[in-house]
Amino acid sequence: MGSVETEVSQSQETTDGFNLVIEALKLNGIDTIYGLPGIPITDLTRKAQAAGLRVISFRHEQNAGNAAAIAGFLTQKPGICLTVSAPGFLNGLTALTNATTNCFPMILISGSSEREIVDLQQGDYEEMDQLAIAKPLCKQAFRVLHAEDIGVGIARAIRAACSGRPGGVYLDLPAKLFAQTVDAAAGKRSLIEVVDPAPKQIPGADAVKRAADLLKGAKKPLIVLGKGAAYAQADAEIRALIEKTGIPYLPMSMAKGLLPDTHELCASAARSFVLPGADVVMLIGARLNWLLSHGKGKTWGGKSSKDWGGQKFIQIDISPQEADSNVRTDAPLVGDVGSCVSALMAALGTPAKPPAEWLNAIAEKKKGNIAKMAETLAKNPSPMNFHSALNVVRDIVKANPDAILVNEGANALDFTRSIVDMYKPRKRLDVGTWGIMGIGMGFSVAAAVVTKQPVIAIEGDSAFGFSGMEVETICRYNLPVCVVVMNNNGVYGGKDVNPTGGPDVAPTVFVKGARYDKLMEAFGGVGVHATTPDELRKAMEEAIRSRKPTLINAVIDEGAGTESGRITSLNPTAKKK
Ligand code: ADP
Ligand code: TPW
Ligand code: MG
Repeated sequence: MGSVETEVSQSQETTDGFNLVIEALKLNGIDTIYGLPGIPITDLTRKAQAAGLRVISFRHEQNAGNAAAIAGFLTQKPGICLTVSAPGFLNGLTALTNATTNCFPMILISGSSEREIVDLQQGDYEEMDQLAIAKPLCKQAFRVLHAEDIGVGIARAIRAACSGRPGGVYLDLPAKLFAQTVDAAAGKRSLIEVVDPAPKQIPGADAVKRAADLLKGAKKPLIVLGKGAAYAQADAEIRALIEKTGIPYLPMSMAKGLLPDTHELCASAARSFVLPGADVVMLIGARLNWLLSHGKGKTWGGKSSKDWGGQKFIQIDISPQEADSNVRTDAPLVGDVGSCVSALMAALGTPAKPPAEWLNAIAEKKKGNIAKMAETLAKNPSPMNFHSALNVVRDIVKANPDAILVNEGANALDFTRSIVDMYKPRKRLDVGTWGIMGIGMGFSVAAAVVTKQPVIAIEGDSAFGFSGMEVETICRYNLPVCVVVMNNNGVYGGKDVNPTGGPDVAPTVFVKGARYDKLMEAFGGVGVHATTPDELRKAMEEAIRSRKPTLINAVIDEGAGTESGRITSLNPTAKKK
């Protein structure tokens, strides 16, 4: 504490670590903390609330962490998750790592125990070297030991989370720090309002020309939009690029709605035609990872699973290390999406539309697949299957394009992604790069808090279980969240049997006919048991209208799904049916 106190300009008043953390966050435009109280941060949550920050308390830190992460994605400001030491910290860590994997800006702030005791491993309350553990799992990790360094610590955490490729940052605040007092005026001076936390990154002129030339020469161009494009909030630029060039585009899951999925240039319904067919592919804020079959193999027209399909790639990405990660990148364009797309537009001038042959072939494929889908959606089997239930969700989302759609599960995820059209940017939030289960309620809470819009969470019954207790949180804050549990009695379904004939059910199977709706009723929310599309529609319409916390237990045929949904091929022992 020394140096600040010895300054000449001492005032009468003092401040402490608690206040400095809160003031540093407020100074940087942070208005909400997602967390779970306990030693040593209980008073921090109280004082934060007293100081006008919104403190959203969760039932498990992982959900608070997921909330913070998605708040970061939606706002471009780091979402703040606050936890206690060791176990609370570890509970938050999965969300921090997931945020980093997905390029969401987030700061996990955890209280920690006495450094002297932790480092000598003398057995403190909740002893753990949290900083060391967090380091390999996030973008950057910091510890603040002196109250006068809190301002710098928070500033560094914000810059690390937001600049370049966004990600998760860990900030370790030992218990002792909070009670440290410093002269109030000196404390105030020590705070930093971060100037330009995510500076524009302008691409080089030569890189822009290289990309523009490649695009101009393309006979079968394709644009792939990823969640980096959604994050960048360069919606108008992206739309202008696509509409001026007339290049068909494929949105990755969380980029759906950047342009409406019903746009004539949207190639989602012809995915398996455009990927192998394209000659030049421009990735905008999307990585060639497993979700795009690593840019090679049969998906891309390669002869075998590892063969290059012959496409040339242009990649717009803020990370200079992303290019060439899986296949050759012919034209890397490093910079933020807005700057890159604008520069590219200028370089393209008035571009010629892609050859009609390519566009017509795509339109033809789309027409066929959309007609096939319409046929499937129109069926009304009993019990409901994913299609007949999601046909309702599709209508509800169409009628409420500002609502946020949260989605997790296997079949419940894959079918929703392909059936439910999105109409506006950043409205679809899901399991992302890892395909992680458990984001559901955390994402829903933050989406409601941040956007004030109704939230529709389409949840597999297994997926829901990972964060289901947060329905209490949803009720407590009276959030306009409508959870639809696609209840097919288990992980991928409920039909597996124990081959030994023993009393245990199969590992994938849950209690049959479970009533998840009663869980919501336990906390004062609205629970609905829906066995038909009509019941589901009525309940969803009412939930959106009333904005009351609602959980609809949608009974789905337990045999309607497939093992691992759409990614059966990644499952080592699954027999493909
Ligand atoms: P998806 O899963 O939708 O394909 P990914 O998460 O794989 O998307 O890719 C997102 C990419 O976007 C990352 O490589 C990240 O570096 C990049 N990115 C994030 N923000 C920006 C931005 N503002 N400008 C450019 N690229 C960005
Ligand atoms: C943290 C593995 C992927 S999908 C899934 C699990 C357990 C649940 C599928 O069942 P659900 O959906 O939700 O009922 P449906 O419609 O097919 O029946 N743990 C974590 N993440 C993942 N991805 C898993 C386990 C998994
Ligand atoms: Mg299920």
